[in-house]
Amino acid sequence: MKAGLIGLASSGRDTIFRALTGLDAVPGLNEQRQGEAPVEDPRLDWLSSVFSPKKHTPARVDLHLSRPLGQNPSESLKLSLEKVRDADVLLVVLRNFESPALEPPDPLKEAAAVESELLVTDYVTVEKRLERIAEERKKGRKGDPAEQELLELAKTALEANAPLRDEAKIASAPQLKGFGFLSAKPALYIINCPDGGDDSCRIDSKSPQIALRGSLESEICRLDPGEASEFLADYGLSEPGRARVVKTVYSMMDLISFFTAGEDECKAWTVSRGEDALSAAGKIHSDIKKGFIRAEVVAFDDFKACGGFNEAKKKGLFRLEGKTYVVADGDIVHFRFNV
Ligand SMILES: Nc1nc2c(ncn2[C@@H]2O[C@H](COP(=O)(O)OP(=O)(O)OP(=O)(O)O)[C@@H](O)[C@H]2O)c(=O)[nH]1
Ligand SMILES: [Mg+2]
Repeated sequence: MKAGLIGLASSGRDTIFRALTGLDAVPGLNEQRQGEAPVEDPRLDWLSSVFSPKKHTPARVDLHLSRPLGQNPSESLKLSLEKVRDADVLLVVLRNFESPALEPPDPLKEAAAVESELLVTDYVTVEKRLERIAEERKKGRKGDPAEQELLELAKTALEANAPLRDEAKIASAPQLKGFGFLSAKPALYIINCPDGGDDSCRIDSKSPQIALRGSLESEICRLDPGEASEFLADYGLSEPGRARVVKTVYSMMDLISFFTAGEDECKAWTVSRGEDALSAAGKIHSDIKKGFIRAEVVAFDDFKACGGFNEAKKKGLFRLEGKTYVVADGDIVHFRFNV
C-alpha cells in the first residue's frame, strides 16, 4: 500500500511526515522523501509475545512525501506530483494553524486549491493523450476505441471540475490505470491543527478527514511506548494520530491483515478484502505463489483461545485451504509450497 503525502507549501507536510514515519524531513529541502507508517496491531504483538521471534514485523503503509503544490504551476505539475502517480491513496495535508507570514488558515480553501491542482494535472494528461490519438488516427492507426471513449468522459468530468474518483467507470477502468490519474485516487484530508487548540475541526467534503495536532503528534512519534501513553493521556488522546491515519487508510481501501508466525519472525501482511490465498502467497514471495500446494489456516481468535499451535492442531482448528480460499482478517497462515 503506497500513500502519497501532498499539500500546499507550509501546510506542515514535513511535520506530518515525521508524525507518521518518525523520520525527520530535512529542513528547507524540498526533495521527495520516503518512509513507512507501521500498522499497529495488538494481535501481532500477542503473537510475538507467544513466539518470542527474532523479528517482529508489522504491516506498513509506504509513504511518499511530494514537493509542495501550487508554487510554480508548471514546475509543480511536473515535479511535485510525479512520485505520487503510482500511489494508491493521497494524504492531503491542510494547514489549520496560524503562521506569522501567512494568511489565516482556511483548510476548506486549501483543500479546494489542492483538488484544483489534481484536476488540472489530469486534464493536461487527458488532452495530451487525446491529441496523440488524433494524430495516430490521421496516420491511419485506429487505436483502442474504448480508451478514447473513456478519455472523452474523463475530459468532460474534469471540465466540470469533477474529480475522477467520483466517476466510478473512469476511476476503475483498466484502460486508464497506466495514466495514474491523481484526481481518481481516494483522498484522505489531514487537517493540521495548532498544538494549543482543539482538534475537532471538520471541513465540508465527501472525502474522509482526520484532524490532528501535527507538531504534537510528531513529538509523540519520537517517544517510547510508555512515555507516549502518558503524553497521550495528558492531551486527552486515545491513540496516536498515526494509528488513526493508518486505520482510516485501511478502511478506505478495504484492506485487511493476515499473519505469518513462528520463532524466526512474526509478521503482518496487507491484502485487499476478498483476495485469495494464491494472491496472498504472492505477497510473501513469487516462489510461494508459483509452487503453492496448500495454505494451513487458523483464525487468530481460535489460535489465541488455544494458546499455541499444538493445541490448535489437536482441536482441529487448522484448516487446509486451496488457492481460491478467500483470506480473512486475522488469519494466521502457513503456506505449503514446492519449487
Ligand atoms: N503551530 C503549528 N505549527 C506547525 C505545525 N506543523 C507545522 N508547523 C510549522 O509550520 C512551518 C512549516 O511546517 P513544515 O512541516 O515544514 O511544512 P511543509 O509543508 O513541509 O513546508 P514547506 O516544505 O516549507 O512548504 C514550520 O515552521 C512548522 O514549525 C503545527 O501543527 N502547528
Ligand atoms: Mg517541507
